[in-house]
Amino acid sequence: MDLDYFFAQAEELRRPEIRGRPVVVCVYSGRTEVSGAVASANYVARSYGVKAGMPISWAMKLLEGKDAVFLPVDKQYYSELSERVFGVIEQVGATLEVVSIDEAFLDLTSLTDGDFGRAEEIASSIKRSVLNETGLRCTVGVGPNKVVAKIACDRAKPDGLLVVRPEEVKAFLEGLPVEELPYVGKKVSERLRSMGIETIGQLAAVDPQVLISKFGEALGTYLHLAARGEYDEPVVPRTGRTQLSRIVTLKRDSRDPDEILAQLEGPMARLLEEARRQGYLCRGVGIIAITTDLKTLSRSRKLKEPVVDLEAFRRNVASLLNELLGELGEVRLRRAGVKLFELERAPGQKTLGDFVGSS
Ligand code: DCP
Ligand code: CA
Ligand code: CA
Repeated sequence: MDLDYFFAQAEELRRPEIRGRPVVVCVYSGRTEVSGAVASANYVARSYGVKAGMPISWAMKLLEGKDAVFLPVDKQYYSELSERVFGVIEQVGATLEVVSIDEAFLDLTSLTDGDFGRAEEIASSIKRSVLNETGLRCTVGVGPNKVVAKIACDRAKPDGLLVVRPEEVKAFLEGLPVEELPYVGKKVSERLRSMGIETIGQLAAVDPQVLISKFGEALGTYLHLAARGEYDEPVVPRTGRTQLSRIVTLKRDSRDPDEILAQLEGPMARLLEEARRQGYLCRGVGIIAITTDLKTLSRSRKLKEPVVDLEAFRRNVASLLNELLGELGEVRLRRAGVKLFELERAPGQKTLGDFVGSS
């Protein structure tokens, strides 16, 4: 799963009025007003040739007179959105490997018993849930291993879903340029081209010893196996989480703190339980609010003592909620959630937590 034009899409989400215009999210270096690089561009901007990594001044030239919007990166906001997306995907109940802020692998083997039809259904339900619960569009690629799934995902962008079944792998990869393989950047592809290798099919036909002698054991073996669709690296679960969160859709849109708090009782209890089971002590408490027009807002605080009981959790959530609703005025919430962050692993706590959790 990879989110479509992530930073730019995130900006469109909270500023619906810019949709349809070229949107460019920039990392300003600060030297001059326009120095820096493009981080992400929506597809309208891309249609004029704008790309990630390009100097901002080039992008401005390409988009002159095109009513383009240039915005600075807001990493904090994108990270929160990203956490929510992975939270939604986690609900599938399969091993999840988070690769980057907008990209993750899921191992559906045990859920599907290797049935690609079933995998396709899960993939399409992931797309639907991510859209419904976060407002974001993503692309999903399905394949017998991570390399094939990733290439399928790249080729299906944007808002796509592409399933490559084991028997289709060879035909799927054959005609593609070698650059489509993960880890094949400019340097490797130039060397391959100088050997007369332009497509993945041509690469697959090369004697692995030749590749090893040119690129070394690791990269040579990888190129050989990946080109044949046989590079089968496991999906490694995410570790070192930075926060735990639960979000629910309210029974009806509301701005009544008591009504909302009542519906957060379950999520709070489950979140505390999860933190205890995983051996975390949490000193950060937060709330997440999604308004009826799909804007995401959050409020949080850091405490002196870790949150250990539901009472303390509830008290902090209630005051954050009152604060937020007070600022929002007439705006109603559609979804609400709670989070725990500032996670610390307490030594010995994990076994204790496990013991308590299973009793
Ligand atoms: N990013 C960045 N600088 C780059 C490339 C990416 O800051 N040179 C950031 C911004 C992107 C995010 O990482 O939104 C994800 O990168 P992707 O390569 O997945 O690109 P996008 O999500 O923007 O576009 P696509 O629709 O092609 O996935
Ligand atoms: Ca992306
Ligand atoms: Ca990505």
